[in-house]
Amino acid sequence: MTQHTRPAPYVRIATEEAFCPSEMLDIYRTILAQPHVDPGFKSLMGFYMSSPSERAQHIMRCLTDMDQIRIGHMDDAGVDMQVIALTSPGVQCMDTATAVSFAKFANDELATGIRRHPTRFVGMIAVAPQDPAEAAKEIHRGVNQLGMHSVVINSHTHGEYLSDPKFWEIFEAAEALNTPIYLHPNTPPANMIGPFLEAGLDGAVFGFGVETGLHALRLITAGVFDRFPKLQIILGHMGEALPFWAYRLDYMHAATVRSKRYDSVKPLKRKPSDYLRDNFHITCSGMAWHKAIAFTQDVVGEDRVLYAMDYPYQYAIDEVHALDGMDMNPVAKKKFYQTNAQALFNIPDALLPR
Ligand code: 1DF
Ligand code: MN
Repeated sequence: MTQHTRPAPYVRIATEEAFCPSEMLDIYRTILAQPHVDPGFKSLMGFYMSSPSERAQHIMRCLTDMDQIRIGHMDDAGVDMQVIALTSPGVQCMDTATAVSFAKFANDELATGIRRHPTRFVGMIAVAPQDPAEAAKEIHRGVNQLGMHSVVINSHTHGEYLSDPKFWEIFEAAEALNTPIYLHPNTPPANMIGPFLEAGLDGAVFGFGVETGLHALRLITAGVFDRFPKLQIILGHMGEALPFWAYRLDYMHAATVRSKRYDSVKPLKRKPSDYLRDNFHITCSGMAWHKAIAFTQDVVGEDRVLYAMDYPYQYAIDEVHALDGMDMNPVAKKKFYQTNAQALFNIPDALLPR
């Protein structure tokens, strides 16, 4: 049974929604057939691509659709617009040459889907961090030719983090074009996943958040935001718990710097939580929980907290009803559902569905 959601005094823009061209599944099948498959990739995509379970079948069907199925689900849930990204791990599990060329293909596919439904879909630019110069070029192409205004990076790339300066051409391009980067989860890399996998906790239930929270924190401690002060990173899942850690991060980071315990922990211009407040936007993907949302608004400000559903992985209409019913002042609620996303993803009023 479909429960239709009522109109509201705001447009609902869901900001962490996934798609997957069927051509990417062909590449994934080849990778999964190789003798040494990354354990996280095998656990995640190996599962969704082969499981007969209703969840997996539903997700595969929705991921590859950019028309009737997706829009029907959006209408039933009252989601007016989706900001869509290539599903995790995107091209980041591929070899460099394949990743560079497939990122362009995927971005063209997404742009084509958006052209069919310009008032319903907004796109994020997929890039291959494996080749930072090509990634920077693709950000320029995505913004200047495809009309997209954000980038998606699915956390680590073959176990490497963007805290390594070899990747910073990507940040340079993003900052120069005023293009936020959605640091979306991936399963933990091979050298981290063991105890997660053993307990079945490597995926969205917990491993995603631990890995991606770590990645975001590594950007802060590496001084990325001292070097690129205007750069904006978007985190899903209520900031992968970092707002909740803010006090302890500030205290212990300062204590660690003072004691000169690690060469890798250098003084920063500001406290870790200051960067959270000025260089991050946070979505509630997967966390339709008013208390967590209100806490995060308190920590980073109500201009930096946005709605996301995480379609199709968490297609839950009752969550939209719950969020509509949050006891939050109407101005803040419109920012949360609509205007923060409009500002961040450059969505003009003229594109909003009516
Ligand atoms: C899952 C969740 C998979 C999310 C995702 O991409 C994803 C999942 C492969 O439940 O397996 O984006 N998520 O963001 O929560
Ligand atoms: Mn997601």
